[in-house]
Amino acid sequence: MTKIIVATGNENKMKEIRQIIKRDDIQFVSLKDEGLSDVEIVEDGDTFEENAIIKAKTIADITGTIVIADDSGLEVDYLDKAPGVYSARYMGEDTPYTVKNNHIIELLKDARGVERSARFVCVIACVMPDGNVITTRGTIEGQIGYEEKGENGFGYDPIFLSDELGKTFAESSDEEKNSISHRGRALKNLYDKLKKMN
Ligand code: ITT
Repeated sequence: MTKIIVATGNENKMKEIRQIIKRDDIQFVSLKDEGLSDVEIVEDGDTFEENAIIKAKTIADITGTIVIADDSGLEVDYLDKAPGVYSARYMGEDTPYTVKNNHIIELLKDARGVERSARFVCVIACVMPDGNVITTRGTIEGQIGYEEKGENGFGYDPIFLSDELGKTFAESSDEEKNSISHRGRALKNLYDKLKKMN
């Protein structure tokens, strides 16, 4: 059994990672599971890649084990790719997502058709016990909806209309979202890279 620490405090990411890579020989544990929730991680990178590496390395430096981290966010083209790497901090970390989502809808009130294009981006960084770092990226294209729709998922899911699913991520089942999501794609890319290395 290979234990992999996921350097995240976000329970929703944790749940999706466990759903996406379901293997009897891999156990994903969270910072909370490992008693590492209080470790200070300074996410001061300018890119998803930098922040994912910062998160994974901060924890790997302490544990010396395999650590992965997910840095992700929503890029809205009409807003020059905001909130992007600042997705969690956008309008304040503790602001409810319904407020953030409705603010984005309001900012896009004059945007029509292709002007509403957006994507979710996810970068997974994996730090190996020898210090080797691998990063993979996954993206999923969509549009910003005219209103929040659906109750599943988290964060910006109610306003992200997936081109492929024809509905918001929050209207989709876990299986539907995970099969095409930015996180699903980044993790599958990581899995393929690691398999090739063995
Ligand atoms: P950790 O850094 O502890 O992993 P975080 O939530 O702060 O948790 P990020 O800095 O990577 O993570 O911010 C990502 C934000 O982007 C997240 O809080 C959501 O607002 C948004 N996001 C990422 N993936 C998403 C998804 O699948 N559905 C909806 N929103 C998502």
